[in-house]
Amino acid sequence: MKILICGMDGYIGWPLALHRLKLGDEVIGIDNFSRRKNVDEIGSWSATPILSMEKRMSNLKQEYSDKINFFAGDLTNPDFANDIVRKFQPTAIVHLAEQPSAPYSMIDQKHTVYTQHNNVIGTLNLLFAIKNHSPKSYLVKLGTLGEYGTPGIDIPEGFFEIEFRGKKATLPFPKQAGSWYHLSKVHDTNNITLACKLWGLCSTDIMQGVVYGTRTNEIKEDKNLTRFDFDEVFGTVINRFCAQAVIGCPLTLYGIGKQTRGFLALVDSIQCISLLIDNPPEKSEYRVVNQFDERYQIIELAEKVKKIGNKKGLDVQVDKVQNPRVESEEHYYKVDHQKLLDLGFKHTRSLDDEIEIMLEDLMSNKDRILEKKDSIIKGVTWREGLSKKNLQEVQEKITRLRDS
Ligand code: USQ
Repeated sequence: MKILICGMDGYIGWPLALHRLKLGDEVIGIDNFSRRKNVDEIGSWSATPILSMEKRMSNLKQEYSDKINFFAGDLTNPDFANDIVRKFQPTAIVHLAEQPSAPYSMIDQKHTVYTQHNNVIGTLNLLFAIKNHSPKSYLVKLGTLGEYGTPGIDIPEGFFEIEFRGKKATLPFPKQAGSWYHLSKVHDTNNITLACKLWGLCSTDIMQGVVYGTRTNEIKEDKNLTRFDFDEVFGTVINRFCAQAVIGCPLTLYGIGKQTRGFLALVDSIQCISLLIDNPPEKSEYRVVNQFDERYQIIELAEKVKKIGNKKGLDVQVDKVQNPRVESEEHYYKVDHQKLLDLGFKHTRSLDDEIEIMLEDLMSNKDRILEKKDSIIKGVTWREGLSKKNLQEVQEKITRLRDS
């Protein structure tokens, strides 16, 4: 199979490329390197020492020769999107090439506009490229569980049946995104739905939960490491907690910590995306899957990291900080996720095992985390005008970290 991976330099894109090459596919990767640049803008870097794309490619070429190709470019450039799709006519296109951080999208107007432009226009260009040059290509698009928000009722996989004034209909489940980033994915969802309907394209929209971890089946040697962000803006919660634990920074629990989310280990995210690539929907079908393994409250995650970290000799403290986000801190959360199980998804590693592996990996990269520790608390907030108390709290934490 020929697979185009948009965003091949990213946290998921890189291990996905390794996995599909191992399965015997031809892989074409594209990336504009915005993740490396944007993390640098925040004053951080990957805790794992990842190789440059040049080095990654020269290693892969030795093993896979012309089965792997990479092109630097940006999907917001329609000529680039058209050229790649026309030239390679991929069987499947996995679209991961988006700005993935909610906090980044909340920094200010410039970052909001950048996020929505990058994500929405990039996806639209890709849809037109498929329609005009390779209409049989199957689009696997990374959305987010955050598109649904926390509605206080069960969340189905994309669609639900509703009865209103005596009539029944199957409709898209309402979207209540809580950040400009999550909303960019809602706009993508609407655009992909229409493209499938108008042009007969076939797509799976993945509503994915929060991904964590350092290793996959193909990341055994350090030369294959994928990036691992821990800064306030690009680090996701479990990954951040593990990095904080390693350098003795108290785990930053936002608010009362009873926010519930769906979580998935990186190795299982790769397994799920692969299952979706190998099992496309019908022609013209817009399919939605909810992709996560287990749900946890954030406070449960902090307690787990604390327990496992302390067993490893770390001194892990948990610290409740004023929540910089506008989100429910305690809520009902029950999300269907049957479709991937029906396709054969099997949970690979427990969260406890994965935390243990992560802590080991991060302990050997402790100096890299320490070098960028100022990026752990930056003070990005969803709230209009960060309250004086919160600013002060944030400043105190930065000072404490600097002095530690
Ligand atoms: N949180 C803390 N402390 C921290 C960081 C986060 O308590 O130091 C809390 C947040 O308040 C939130 C939860 O942890 O309630 C998750 O935050 P996150 O930063 O791990 O995840 P989020 O911003 O929701 O975004 C991440 C990815 C995004 C993906 C999304 C899936 O960055 O690309 O779409 O997870 S989901 O959360 O299901 O929408």
